[in-house]
Amino acid sequence: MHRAYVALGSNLGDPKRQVLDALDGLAALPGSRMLARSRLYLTPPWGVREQPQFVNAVAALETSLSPHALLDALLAMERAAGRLRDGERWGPRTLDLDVLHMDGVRIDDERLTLPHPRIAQRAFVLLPLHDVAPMLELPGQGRVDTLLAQVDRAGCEVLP
Ligand code: PH2
Ligand code: MG
Ligand code: MG
Repeated sequence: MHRAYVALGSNLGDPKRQVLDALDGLAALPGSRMLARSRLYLTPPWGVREQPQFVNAVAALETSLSPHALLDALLAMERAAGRLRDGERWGPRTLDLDVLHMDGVRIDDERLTLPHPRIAQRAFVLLPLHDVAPMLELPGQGRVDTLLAQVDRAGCEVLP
């Protein structure tokens, strides 16, 4: 069994609905149990600025899926939510599900890098991750509460 942390994001269609539905979808993954879900955050777009605001969240799961099996399950959920991959990096999407970290796992292959290499720069990841795992130590990056204190969270708000 692994403890896995998954980031959710959406900024097309009905982002709040898609993130809430995806949280339910994660809870229903085979061999998996939802341990905690963060609040939902409205966050300014990072990377490509000229696109709608995102809704972001993080889920903590206990899962018997391997890292790559979890990745495949997340990609299938993205496709089911109507995600089109047009190749624009950091562009708008109906649903983005990223594995952030799995306890005890370090991977760097062509499909997956764990821990996710850019957590430390991203308030839209750190804010919801802090809701579910403030003391989590991310190998190579630091502890979530420390990282959150160092990042610019301007424009990020909790959704009611
Ligand atoms: N995802 C991206 C690019 N930029 N910005 C915010 N605020 N939230 C995201 O989830 C996000 C982003 C690519 O995955
Ligand atoms: Mg992403
Ligand atoms: Mg992604």
